[in-house]
Amino acid sequence: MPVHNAEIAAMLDQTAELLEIKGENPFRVRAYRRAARVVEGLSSSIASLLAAGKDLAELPGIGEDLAGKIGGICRTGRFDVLESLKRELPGDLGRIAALPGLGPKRIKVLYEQLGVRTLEDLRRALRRGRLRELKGFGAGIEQKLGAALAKPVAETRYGLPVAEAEEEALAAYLRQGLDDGSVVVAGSYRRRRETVGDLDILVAAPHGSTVGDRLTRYENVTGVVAHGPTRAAVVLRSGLQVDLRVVAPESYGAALLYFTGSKAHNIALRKLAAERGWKLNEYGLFDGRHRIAGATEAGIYRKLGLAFVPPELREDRGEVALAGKKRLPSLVELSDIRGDLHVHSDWSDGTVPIAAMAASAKGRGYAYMAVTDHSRRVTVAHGLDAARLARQIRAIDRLNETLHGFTILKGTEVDILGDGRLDLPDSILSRLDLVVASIHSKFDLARDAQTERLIRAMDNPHVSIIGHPTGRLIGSRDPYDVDMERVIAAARERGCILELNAEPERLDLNDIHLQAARSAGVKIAISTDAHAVAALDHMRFGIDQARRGWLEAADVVNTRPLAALRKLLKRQRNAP
Ligand code: DGT
Ligand code: CA
Ligand code: CA
Ligand code: ZN
Repeated sequence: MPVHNAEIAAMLDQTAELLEIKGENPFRVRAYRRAARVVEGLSSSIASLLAAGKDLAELPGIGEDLAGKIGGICRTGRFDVLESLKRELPGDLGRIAALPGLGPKRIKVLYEQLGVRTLEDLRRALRRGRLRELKGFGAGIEQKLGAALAKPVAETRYGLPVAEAEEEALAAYLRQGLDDGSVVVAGSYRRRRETVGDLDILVAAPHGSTVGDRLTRYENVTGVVAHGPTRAAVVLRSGLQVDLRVVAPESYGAALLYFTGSKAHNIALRKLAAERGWKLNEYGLFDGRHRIAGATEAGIYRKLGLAFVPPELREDRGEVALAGKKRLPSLVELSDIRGDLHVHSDWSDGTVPIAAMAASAKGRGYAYMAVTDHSRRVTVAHGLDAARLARQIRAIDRLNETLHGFTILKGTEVDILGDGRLDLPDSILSRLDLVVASIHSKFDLARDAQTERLIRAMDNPHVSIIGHPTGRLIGSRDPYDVDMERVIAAARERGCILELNAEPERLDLNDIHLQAARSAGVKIAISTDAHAVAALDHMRFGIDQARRGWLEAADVVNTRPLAALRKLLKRQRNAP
């Protein structure tokens, strides 16, 4: 089995690192590092170059000696230089090198002067204050290392768009070599969680399938974590891990159910099975040694007396009990959506004219789209003041005359000021079809003040929708501190709509808040907040999150035909 370029590069890098720790000739260290970069950057695989009879020594920066070594790694998957270095420098030096402030030079000092080879050695040395005796180790490093060693390793999670791109390419690759089975993704990805920890892929194939081997040969693989007859696990270039399991057809449904999870949902099902004296596991539903279901998920749910639970609901948040009463919500679907209520144009920070956004929205089969450019306070986004907004209203009126079977709604995304007042006067807001009000500043107000600020904005009867209600950016900005229970109650009292912003970095409200809003009877607008034509596609991420929040079409205002939507928006206006 030929070895991937990325694996070869990783071995060369690791060799350089260990040589450096050992204090080897810096020239030699650099040569390995440079070779790693060259191999990594090649457009064809080393294996194919060798197969074509190419001399690797002709590659830039690679001499005869390294060319021979790289050829050997490619053919055997092993590198004797690296292996003897690992024998010489055992322990956790690799993991130690990943700690903040520790490069090969300092690790070498730790190793030579204190005998540190494992994380435990390092902890002990820190506790005894040995580090500060060393040259080049200040108090700052001691502190940083102490903190890093104390906290558990943070789990990296990947947003759905990244996971999707990886999954689609990988599944297509696996399917190509598979004439006797099927490939499906389970885990949090199938439940459409906003982020995933890894990809769990199931292949239904007869015993002896080589699909696991095929996974390890995938071009984006940088490391193989496990490799056996029914399971393989690899790490992709992006860092995302893939778990692949090969399951027999008669267990396929049971395996899909098990590996889709969530763990909490699985446990609830297993308990139900146990109450009937049965046993549920990843191989099937068993009465004694007799398999009574397992080929399909639906068959297992049926035997357990449950309605089929859509994967988005499998979080043990009440779905098992409702499935038992056959009263699960009928979840909203992308095809229910008739329009987008939060869209930007080049009047503020969008990239294209209103007409282009409208044409694209119409092409998606929508009946309406609201233009909601920023208000003036958001200066970085060329926010509109009342005069420019009045001009935009006239421009949209003219555009609407040219459109048939499609309506552009006149709106704004008005900024909520620090005290809850709005950034545009009522005299202009009253002329709009809808008003989205959002917070874009002062994210750090105390909980009470932030909550009051949002509620005060909703007090304005012109406000139809609160945009991205918690302001979070997944992975980069925490939500601001608000009492969501109070916000939801206030929205209900005022007949105000809350947004589910479908931008995959936002997905705001989240699933838990959506479920709470729904049970309080608050209506939701699923909106893309698109600043460009392509971003109108993000609606489907909003639908995923909406389904996780138990929403039905009736809970979502932009499933309504225009006339009914207008009534919902108007009701806000008449509220006290
Ligand atoms: P993730 O990867 O962190 O986004 O979340 P999941 O849900 O994909 O979790 P993962 O990849 O650790 O495991 C995939 C599924 O396998 C999980 O949803 C349920 C099942 N599973 C894993 N460990 C256990 C377990 O200890 N007990 C049970 N009942 N199920 C488990
Ligand atoms: Ca997973
Ligand atoms: Ca997994
Ligand atoms: Zn906004």
